[in-house]
Amino acid sequence: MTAQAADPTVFERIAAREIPATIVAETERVIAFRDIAPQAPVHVVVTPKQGRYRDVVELAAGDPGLLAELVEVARGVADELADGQFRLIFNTGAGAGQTVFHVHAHVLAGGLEERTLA
Ligand code: D5M
Repeated sequence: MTAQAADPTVFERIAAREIPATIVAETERVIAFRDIAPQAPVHVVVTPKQGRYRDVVELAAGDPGLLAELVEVARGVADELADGQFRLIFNTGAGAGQTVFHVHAHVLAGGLEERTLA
């Protein structure tokens, strides 16, 4: 199931400049901005600008090139804002904590030394 016919999500509205955000990187198809509720010193959301894929599983199946572009933007953000080492998280499904059903990655960096996988 895709979100194509649904109302735009908050992330699509950020990409359309309808909602303010602190944008830290952008390409033709991908945008990165600071998470409103940061879980680490660097916490950036990286997401496609256009709405179609709900989660990373749908994106990987439907447009692997866009997924690769998203990862590349995440790497650039981590290079610029941290030391190039980062955690990349795709919450997939409500039961896993996904609240915005427009595929996005969380880039987390800094202050993670004491944390384990979860
Ligand atoms: O991640 C959804 C994330 O989106 C969550 O960490 C908060 C963030 N969020 C929600 N609204 C905004 C706005 N307006 N600006 C920036 N960040 C926002 P999920 O993986 O779906 O739980």
